[in-house]
Amino acid sequence: METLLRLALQKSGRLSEASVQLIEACGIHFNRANHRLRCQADNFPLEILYLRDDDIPGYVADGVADVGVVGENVVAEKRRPVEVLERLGFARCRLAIAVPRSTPYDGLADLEGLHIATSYPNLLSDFLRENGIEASIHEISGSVEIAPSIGLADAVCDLVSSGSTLLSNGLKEVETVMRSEAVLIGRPDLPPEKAALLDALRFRIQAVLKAQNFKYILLNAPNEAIDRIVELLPGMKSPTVLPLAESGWSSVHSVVNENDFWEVIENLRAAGAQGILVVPIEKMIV
Ligand code: PRT
Ligand code: ZN
Repeated sequence: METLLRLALQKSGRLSEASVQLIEACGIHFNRANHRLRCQADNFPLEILYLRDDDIPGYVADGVADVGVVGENVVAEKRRPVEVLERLGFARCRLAIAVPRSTPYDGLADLEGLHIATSYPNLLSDFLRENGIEASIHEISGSVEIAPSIGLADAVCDLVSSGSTLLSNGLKEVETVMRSEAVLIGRPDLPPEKAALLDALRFRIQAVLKAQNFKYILLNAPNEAIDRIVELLPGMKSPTVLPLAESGWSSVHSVVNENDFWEVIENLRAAGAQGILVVPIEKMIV
């Protein structure tokens, strides 16, 4: 029987769409007919299981799934023996403590003695202990943000991304407990045939993630500006320089990191670059 790598994804929620997009960007096709809870890819030995995110670390640790995509916050909270293999760059958020806007707050000591509502009791208790704060933790599974207004708690510890949920519930963020993003987790000690499939999958994921951080750039420049421009655009190895039909001019092709993008563009223009084109890269293998 063919060996399949089993990948657990969130069934429906904030991670679902981006997780599926990532696997598809790796060139792996699968068809999730009728919201089935498992399906097999057509062109890669991969089986996908759709689960609640909270269950993914446990299923991976127990070997029901070999790998999974889940928020780092859930991995850290569940404390199951799984390895973080790749940081995937989506579903970024932070686990933060917030208090009612009217509560004065000058620092951690103000948390002393409070009742804090959270769905992350392990992460919160670690944070309080590390900071020498005694507070009581009230574990609730959802709608944490309303706990203070209904008198259930003095503060909350919940996930925040834009901050608008806290704002609309009259809360202010005062401490960051952890920063999180989606991660690929795996179980240690995969059998060799599965480990080889996982290596192949990770190779593709890395190529997709790398490509997301880079753009392909093409520009024209007078030949006397080329040395300076090549310095500004180190590229993967070194830029490609091709002569244009018009004598005295060349075209330069390279890649540029998204993070330095605007600064590089300014410098290129100052160095004499013209007709700059920037295009997305689909996969990048270095
Ligand atoms: O049904 P299942 O158990 O699978 O899903 P779930 O409801 O437990 O999780 P889901 O889909 O809400 O979130 C899955 C993961 O997405 C989380 O574990 C985080 O890793 C990540 N993530 C990223 C977030 C957020 N951003 C986020 N903003 N998870 C939840 N939120 C919630 C937060 O709890 C709060 O209610 O969004 C609200 C705050 O958002 P802002 O934008 O108003 O600050
Ligand atoms: Zn959940």
